[in-house]
Amino acid sequence: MRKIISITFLALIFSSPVFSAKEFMDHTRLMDHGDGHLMDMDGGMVMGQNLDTLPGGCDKIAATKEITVRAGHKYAEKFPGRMFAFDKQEFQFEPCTKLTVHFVNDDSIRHQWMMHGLPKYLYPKGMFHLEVTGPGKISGTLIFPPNDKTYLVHCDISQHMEKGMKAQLKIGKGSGDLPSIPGVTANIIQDDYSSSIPEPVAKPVVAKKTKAANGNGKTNGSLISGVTIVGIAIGVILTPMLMRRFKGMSASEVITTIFEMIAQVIGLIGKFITSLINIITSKKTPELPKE
Ligand SMILES: [Cu+2]
Repeated sequence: MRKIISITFLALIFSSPVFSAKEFMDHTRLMDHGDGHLMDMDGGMVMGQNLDTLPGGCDKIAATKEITVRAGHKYAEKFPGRMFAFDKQEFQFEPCTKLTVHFVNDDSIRHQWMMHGLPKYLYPKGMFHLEVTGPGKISGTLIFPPNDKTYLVHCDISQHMEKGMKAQLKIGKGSGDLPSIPGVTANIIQDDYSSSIPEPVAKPVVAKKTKAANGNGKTNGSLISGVTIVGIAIGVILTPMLMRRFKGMSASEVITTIFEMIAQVIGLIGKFITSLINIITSKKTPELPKE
């Protein structure tokens, strides 16, 4: 009897909403906030929806298309080092196409299908945007402008694009390829997982600096040790000379003598610089041609 009660209790706990997977939600009952902005209270949102306004340069809607794009962690499994992805990474449509995107989020977190670079007179902030806090589905429609262009499509949730949720959509011939589209184009900085990575040749400068700053470890025969040696040598030579010079002097006399010596040295340096300038300028003065 006790066994039956405990099994029933466990079954009740695990069937409660806390433990059961979230139900898939079709976001069809959206509130229209105007300017193509629609949303519900369950994490569904459409921004930049355009059902009927022709972009400048389009005489008519060239084609009416529908696509279903899925988003989720499982679509990134085939891309090493990636965490999230769409199920497709490349799209192509004719200019002035009216496109309806059915966006399905297979994860239990928030994902987006976000396009940038659309004409701002028609799309607020140049954006078309679908968003679902999943699992769920949402649909939105837009009309593309007439020019050949490649648009970035991505999920703007922090790090989702960097982790792979990124695609490119070409209108007409497009305007080139975007970098690091998973499975389509190379990364700007390519990861290297090859087994024969060579040992770094030079020691990193940062490590050296840290050692010196910590005060432990050798100075590695760097510039600092050279300067130190020269300083010690000058000190060793000058000290007996100065000791002889200051012998029997009072403190004030020593200070006066030191100031006099400094003044003499400055005077000598000044003379040296003046003569150096004279030499340079006399050489540079061009000789006038003799008639
Ligand atoms: Cu996302």
